[in-house]
Amino acid sequence: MNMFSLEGKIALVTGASYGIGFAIAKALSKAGATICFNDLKQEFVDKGLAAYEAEGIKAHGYVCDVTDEAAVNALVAKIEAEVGVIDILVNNAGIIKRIPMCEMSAAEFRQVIDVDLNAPFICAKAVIPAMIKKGHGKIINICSMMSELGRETVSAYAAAKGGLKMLTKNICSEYGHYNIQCNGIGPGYIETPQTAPLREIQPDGSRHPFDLFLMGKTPAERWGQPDELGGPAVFLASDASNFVNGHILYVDGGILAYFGKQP
Ligand code: NAP
Ligand code: GCO
Repeated sequence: MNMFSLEGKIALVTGASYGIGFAIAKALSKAGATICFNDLKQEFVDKGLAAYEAEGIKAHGYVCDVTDEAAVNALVAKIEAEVGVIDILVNNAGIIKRIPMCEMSAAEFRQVIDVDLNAPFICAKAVIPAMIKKGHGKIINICSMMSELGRETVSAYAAAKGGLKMLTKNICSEYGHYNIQCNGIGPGYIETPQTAPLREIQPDGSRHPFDLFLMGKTPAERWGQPDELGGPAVFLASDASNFVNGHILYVDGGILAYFGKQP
């Protein structure tokens, strides 16, 4: 089981004050990794540090906008000086805008692409040189069902997450010979603040129409929990996956395998 150990490893999980990033960082910590994370505001970094402490985890928190290349390079340099060279990068920070495409402005489209696709490029580019020097590295990009499927109102998000799938494969192709593995995790529908609008109870007390629709598209017939992404993340961050590269591991309760419940 040592192959799943992350003892002595340093992980940067972006946007990990709460939600999926927090759950993944918790799992990496329990496998032995030292956790570094960032968020946009000190208020959220502080809340995140308290949440990690409540789990018995002494995390390192930093304010950093992942779309700002200079800030990301400064963050990586600060972590290297204060904690050590980053062995594991989890590109988790992300946003979504649910707007019909023809009602979405180009600025709104660009904002989603900036956070969900340009930022993972910026962060990966910031950590790869030191990974090459160290002789190993793990990059995990948080993809989505929308890396494979489209749906109404999420054009920018789907374009970004589809691009992130291919960026994952390209980092694998370009840096695999330096013993760097770059893989993706594609969560299904997970209970976090990002998806809370899709689970809102309706004024008449009924479940959200999308919530009910999703149950018919998910063999597990339930939403996923953030903690259910922890095991897949530990696998992709550890020596257990040293010959797994360019792969998107879908953690979706079977959605992508399922045609949908028969009427
Ligand atoms: P969430 O609850 O909305 O959390 C997103 C995190 O990213 C927040 O901490 C947010 O910080 C941070 N963030 C956003 N923009 C940032 C920026 N420019 N710089 C730094 N941090 C930034 O989302 P989630 O549901 O945990 O999702 C996490 C990742 O999983 C995202 O990439 C999402 O696309 C992906 N995903 C989610 C699901 C799902 O069902 N929930 C499924 C598939 C994939 P603030 O709090 O300061 O805004
Ligand atoms: C949506 C949801 C999804 C999830 C996730 C599914 O509006 O369809 O937000 O996009 O966030 O990406 O894998």
